[in-house]
Amino acid sequence: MYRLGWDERNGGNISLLLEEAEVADYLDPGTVIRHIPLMGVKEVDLDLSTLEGRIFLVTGTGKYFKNVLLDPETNLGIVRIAKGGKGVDLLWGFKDGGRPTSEFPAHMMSHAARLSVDLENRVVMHSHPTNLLAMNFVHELDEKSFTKDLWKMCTECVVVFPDGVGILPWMLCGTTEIGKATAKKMEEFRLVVWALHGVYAAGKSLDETFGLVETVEKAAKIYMLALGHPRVNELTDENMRELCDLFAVAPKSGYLED
Ligand code: 2HA
Ligand code: ZN
Repeated sequence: MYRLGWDERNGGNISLLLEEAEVADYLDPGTVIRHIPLMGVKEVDLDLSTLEGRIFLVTGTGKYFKNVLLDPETNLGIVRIAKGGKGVDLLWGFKDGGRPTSEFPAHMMSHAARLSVDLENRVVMHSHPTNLLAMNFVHELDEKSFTKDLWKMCTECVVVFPDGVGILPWMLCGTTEIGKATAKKMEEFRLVVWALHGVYAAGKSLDETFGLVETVEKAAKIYMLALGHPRVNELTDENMRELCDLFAVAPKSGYLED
Protein backbone atom coordinates (compact mmCIF):
# COMPACT_ATOMS: atom_id res chain seq x y z
CA MET A 1 0.00 0.00 0.00
CA TYR A 2 2.92 2.30 0.71
CA ARG A 3 4.62 1.30 -2.54
CA LEU A 4 1.46 2.09 -4.47
CA GLY A 5 1.31 5.55 -2.92
CA TRP A 6 -1.94 5.00 -1.08
CA ASP A 7 -0.44 5.48 2.38
CA GLU A 8 1.77 8.50 2.46
CA ARG A 9 3.46 9.37 5.74
CA ASN A 10 1.34 7.81 8.52
CA GLY A 11 -1.73 7.45 6.29
CA GLY A 12 -3.73 4.26 6.47
CA ASN A 13 -4.13 1.56 9.07
CA ILE A 14 -4.88 -2.16 9.22
CA SER A 15 -6.31 -4.52 11.80
CA LEU A 16 -6.31 -8.30 11.55
CA LEU A 17 -8.30 -10.56 13.85
CA LEU A 18 -6.17 -13.43 15.15
CA GLU A 19 -7.15 -16.64 16.87
CA GLU A 20 -5.63 -17.23 20.31
CA ALA A 21 -4.21 -20.56 19.09
CA GLU A 22 -2.36 -18.75 16.27
CA VAL A 23 -0.69 -16.24 18.59
CA ALA A 24 0.03 -18.82 21.30
CA ASP A 25 2.77 -20.25 19.06
CA TYR A 26 4.63 -16.93 19.37
CA LEU A 27 3.73 -15.37 22.72
CA ASP A 28 2.09 -16.11 26.07
CA PRO A 29 -1.46 -14.72 25.85
CA GLY A 30 -1.47 -14.59 29.67
CA THR A 31 1.33 -11.99 29.80
CA VAL A 32 0.12 -8.41 29.39
CA ILE A 33 2.88 -5.88 28.64
CA ARG A 34 0.67 -2.92 29.50
CA HIS A 35 -2.95 -1.80 29.47
CA ILE A 36 -3.87 0.89 26.94
CA PRO A 37 -7.07 2.89 27.52
CA LEU A 38 -8.84 3.92 24.29
CA MET A 39 -8.06 7.55 23.55
CA GLY A 40 -10.04 10.25 21.78
CA VAL A 41 -13.33 8.45 22.13
CA LYS A 42 -16.37 9.12 24.23
CA GLU A 43 -16.42 6.12 26.54
CA VAL A 44 -20.21 6.03 26.81
CA ASP A 45 -20.46 5.81 23.03
CA LEU A 46 -17.99 3.05 22.48
CA ASP A 47 -19.08 -0.45 23.30
CA LEU A 48 -16.61 -3.08 22.22
CA SER A 49 -17.94 -5.66 24.65
CA THR A 50 -18.91 -8.01 21.79
CA LEU A 51 -15.18 -8.16 20.96
CA GLU A 52 -14.00 -8.66 24.56
CA GLY A 53 -11.08 -11.11 24.62
CA ARG A 54 -10.56 -10.98 20.83
CA ILE A 55 -6.97 -10.48 19.68
CA PHE A 56 -5.91 -8.13 16.86
CA LEU A 57 -2.69 -7.35 15.05
CA VAL A 58 -2.92 -3.60 14.41
CA THR A 59 -0.81 -0.79 13.00
CA GLY A 60 0.32 1.94 15.40
CA THR A 61 -0.81 5.54 15.58
CA GLY A 62 1.58 7.92 13.84
CA LYS A 63 3.54 5.02 12.35
CA TYR A 64 4.55 4.86 8.70
CA PHE A 65 3.67 1.80 6.61
CA LYS A 66 7.05 2.04 4.91
CA ASN A 67 8.73 1.26 8.26
CA VAL A 68 6.68 -1.81 9.13
CA LEU A 69 8.99 -4.25 7.35
CA LEU A 70 12.09 -2.64 8.89
CA ASP A 71 10.79 -2.76 12.44
CA PRO A 72 7.52 -4.62 12.91
CA GLU A 73 7.82 -4.69 16.70
CA THR A 74 7.71 -0.90 16.93
CA ASN A 75 5.22 -0.18 14.17
CA LEU A 76 2.71 -2.95 14.92
CA GLY A 77 1.10 -4.30 18.05
CA ILE A 78 -0.87 -7.36 19.08
CA VAL A 79 -3.64 -6.32 21.45
CA ARG A 80 -6.52 -8.03 23.20
CA ILE A 81 -9.78 -6.19 23.86
CA ALA A 82 -9.86 -5.85 27.65
CA LYS A 83 -12.73 -6.69 30.01
CA GLY A 84 -15.65 -4.32 29.50
CA GLY A 85 -14.36 -3.33 26.06
CA LYS A 86 -13.01 0.09 27.16
CA GLY A 87 -9.33 -0.52 26.51
CA VAL A 88 -6.83 -3.04 25.21
CA ASP A 89 -4.12 -5.22 26.74
CA LEU A 90 -0.87 -5.13 24.81
CA LEU A 91 0.57 -8.62 24.20
CA TRP A 92 3.36 -7.74 21.74
CA GLY A 93 4.80 -4.78 19.84
CA PHE A 94 4.46 -0.99 20.16
CA LYS A 95 7.97 -1.30 21.63
CA ASP A 96 8.52 2.48 21.84
CA GLY A 97 5.45 3.02 24.04
CA GLY A 98 3.18 3.34 21.01
CA ARG A 99 -0.52 2.63 20.79
CA PRO A 100 -3.03 1.40 18.22
CA THR A 101 -4.05 3.54 15.24
CA SER A 102 -6.13 6.66 15.92
CA GLU A 103 -8.82 4.93 13.86
CA PHE A 104 -9.04 2.03 16.31
CA PRO A 105 -12.71 2.74 17.21
CA ALA A 106 -13.73 2.68 13.52
CA HIS A 107 -11.75 -0.52 13.01
CA MET A 108 -13.22 -2.32 16.01
CA MET A 109 -16.79 -1.22 15.34
CA SER A 110 -16.34 -2.30 11.72
CA HIS A 111 -15.05 -5.73 12.80
CA ALA A 112 -18.08 -6.15 15.07
CA ALA A 113 -20.43 -5.11 12.24
CA ARG A 114 -18.80 -7.37 9.63
CA LEU A 115 -18.71 -10.34 12.03
CA SER A 116 -22.45 -9.87 12.63
CA VAL A 117 -23.07 -10.56 8.93
CA ASP A 118 -20.00 -12.70 8.09
CA LEU A 119 -18.39 -14.88 10.77
CA GLU A 120 -15.32 -15.32 8.56
CA ASN A 121 -14.39 -11.62 8.41
CA ARG A 122 -10.88 -11.02 9.73
CA VAL A 123 -9.53 -7.80 8.22
CA VAL A 124 -10.34 -4.10 8.24
CA MET A 125 -8.11 -1.90 6.10
CA HIS A 126 -8.08 1.88 5.72
CA SER A 127 -6.09 3.73 3.07
CA HIS A 128 -5.99 6.78 0.81
CA PRO A 129 -5.98 5.34 -2.74
CA THR A 130 -5.04 8.15 -5.11
CA ASN A 131 -7.52 7.78 -7.96
CA LEU A 132 -10.45 6.81 -5.78
CA LEU A 133 -9.79 9.97 -3.82
CA ALA A 134 -9.52 12.02 -7.03
CA MET A 135 -12.88 10.63 -8.12
CA ASN A 136 -14.41 12.01 -4.90
CA PHE A 137 -13.77 15.51 -6.25
CA VAL A 138 -15.37 15.06 -9.66
CA HIS A 139 -18.18 12.54 -9.15
CA GLU A 140 -21.38 12.99 -7.19
CA LEU A 141 -21.16 11.10 -3.89
CA ASP A 142 -24.23 8.98 -4.50
CA GLU A 143 -23.75 5.29 -3.68
CA LYS A 144 -25.65 3.90 -6.66
CA SER A 145 -24.18 6.12 -9.39
CA PHE A 146 -20.66 5.97 -7.87
CA THR A 147 -20.82 2.16 -7.68
CA LYS A 148 -22.19 1.80 -11.21
CA ASP A 149 -19.57 4.10 -12.70
CA LEU A 150 -16.87 1.99 -11.00
CA TRP A 151 -18.47 -1.29 -12.14
CA LYS A 152 -18.43 -0.01 -15.72
CA MET A 153 -14.68 0.67 -15.71
CA CYS A 154 -13.43 -2.94 -15.55
CA THR A 155 -15.27 -6.04 -16.65
CA GLU A 156 -14.66 -7.90 -13.39
CA CYS A 157 -15.54 -5.09 -10.96
CA VAL A 158 -19.16 -6.16 -10.57
CA VAL A 159 -17.94 -9.64 -9.67
CA VAL A 160 -15.29 -8.44 -7.18
CA PHE A 161 -17.60 -6.02 -5.34
CA PRO A 162 -21.18 -6.94 -6.29
CA ASP A 163 -22.30 -5.43 -2.97
CA GLY A 164 -21.12 -2.02 -4.23
CA VAL A 165 -19.47 0.88 -2.49
CA GLY A 166 -20.98 2.64 0.52
CA ILE A 167 -20.24 6.34 0.98
CA LEU A 168 -20.06 8.48 4.10
CA PRO A 169 -20.12 12.27 3.82
CA TRP A 170 -16.98 14.06 5.03
CA MET A 171 -16.74 13.54 8.79
CA LEU A 172 -14.04 14.18 11.36
CA CYS A 173 -11.76 11.13 11.45
CA GLY A 174 -10.60 9.37 14.63
CA THR A 175 -13.94 9.89 16.37
CA THR A 176 -16.55 7.51 17.72
CA GLU A 177 -19.10 9.15 15.38
CA ILE A 178 -17.25 8.20 12.20
CA GLY A 179 -16.61 4.75 13.69
CA LYS A 180 -20.31 4.20 14.27
CA ALA A 181 -21.27 5.50 10.84
CA THR A 182 -18.62 3.29 9.18
CA ALA A 183 -19.78 0.23 11.08
CA LYS A 184 -23.41 0.86 10.06
CA LYS A 185 -22.33 0.95 6.38
CA MET A 186 -20.19 -2.15 6.91
CA GLU A 187 -23.33 -4.17 7.67
CA GLU A 188 -24.18 -3.67 3.98
CA PHE A 189 -20.89 -2.98 2.17
CA ARG A 190 -17.31 -4.32 2.31
CA LEU A 191 -16.09 -1.04 0.83
CA VAL A 192 -16.93 2.29 2.43
CA VAL A 193 -15.63 5.55 0.99
CA TRP A 194 -14.89 8.28 3.51
CA ALA A 195 -15.61 11.30 1.34
CA LEU A 196 -12.54 13.41 0.54
CA HIS A 197 -10.39 11.18 2.77
CA GLY A 198 -10.06 7.56 1.69
CA VAL A 199 -11.64 4.14 1.93
CA TYR A 200 -12.40 1.39 4.44
CA ALA A 201 -12.40 -2.20 3.28
CA ALA A 202 -13.19 -5.47 5.01
CA GLY A 203 -12.65 -9.12 4.15
CA LYS A 204 -11.76 -12.65 5.14
CA SER A 205 -8.01 -12.31 4.55
CA LEU A 206 -5.37 -9.65 3.95
CA ASP A 207 -5.18 -10.71 0.29
CA GLU A 208 -8.91 -10.54 -0.26
CA THR A 209 -9.24 -7.15 1.41
CA PHE A 210 -6.21 -5.67 -0.35
CA GLY A 211 -7.59 -7.08 -3.61
CA LEU A 212 -10.86 -5.22 -3.06
CA VAL A 213 -9.06 -1.91 -2.63
CA GLU A 214 -6.77 -2.69 -5.55
CA THR A 215 -9.75 -3.38 -7.81
CA VAL A 216 -11.75 -0.32 -6.80
CA GLU A 217 -8.63 1.84 -7.18
CA LYS A 218 -7.95 0.40 -10.66
CA ALA A 219 -11.53 1.21 -11.70
CA ALA A 220 -11.20 4.75 -10.33
CA LYS A 221 -7.94 5.17 -12.23
CA ILE A 222 -9.63 4.26 -15.51
CA TYR A 223 -12.52 6.57 -14.63
CA MET A 224 -10.09 9.45 -14.09
CA LEU A 225 -8.11 8.64 -17.25
CA ALA A 226 -11.27 8.60 -19.35
CA LEU A 227 -12.80 11.65 -17.69
CA GLY A 228 -13.31 14.53 -20.09
CA HIS A 229 -12.84 12.35 -23.16
CA PRO A 230 -15.78 11.45 -25.41
CA ARG A 231 -17.24 8.12 -24.25
CA VAL A 232 -17.45 5.87 -27.32
CA ASN A 233 -17.92 2.43 -25.76
CA GLU A 234 -19.47 1.33 -22.53
CA LEU A 235 -20.10 -1.84 -20.55
CA THR A 236 -23.88 -2.27 -20.38
CA ASP A 237 -26.12 -3.41 -17.54
CA GLU A 238 -26.84 -6.49 -19.64
CA ASN A 239 -23.10 -7.29 -19.88
CA MET A 240 -22.80 -6.97 -16.12
CA ARG A 241 -25.84 -9.20 -15.53
CA GLU A 242 -24.28 -11.88 -17.71
CA LEU A 243 -21.08 -11.67 -15.65
CA CYS A 244 -23.00 -11.95 -12.39
CA ASP A 245 -24.85 -15.00 -13.71
CA LEU A 246 -21.62 -16.65 -14.86
CA PHE A 247 -19.84 -16.07 -11.54
CA ALA A 248 -22.99 -16.71 -9.48
CA VAL A 249 -22.90 -13.42 -7.58
CA ALA A 250 -25.85 -11.17 -6.77
CA PRO A 251 -25.36 -7.52 -7.74
CA LYS A 252 -26.73 -5.04 -5.24
CA SER A 253 -30.47 -5.06 -5.67
CA GLY A 254 -31.87 -2.24 -7.82
CA TYR A 255 -28.49 -1.20 -9.25
CA LEU A 256 -28.73 -2.94 -12.67
CA GLU A 257 -31.62 -2.42 -15.10
CA ASP A 258 -33.64 -5.60 -15.77
O1 2HA B 1 -3.64 6.78 10.34
O2 2HA B 1 -5.18 7.53 7.79
O3 2HA B 1 -7.35 8.45 8.98
C1 2HA B 1 -3.76 7.93 9.59
C2 2HA B 1 -5.05 7.98 8.92
C3 2HA B 1 -6.17 8.54 9.67
ZN1 ZN C 1 -6.94 8.17 6.74
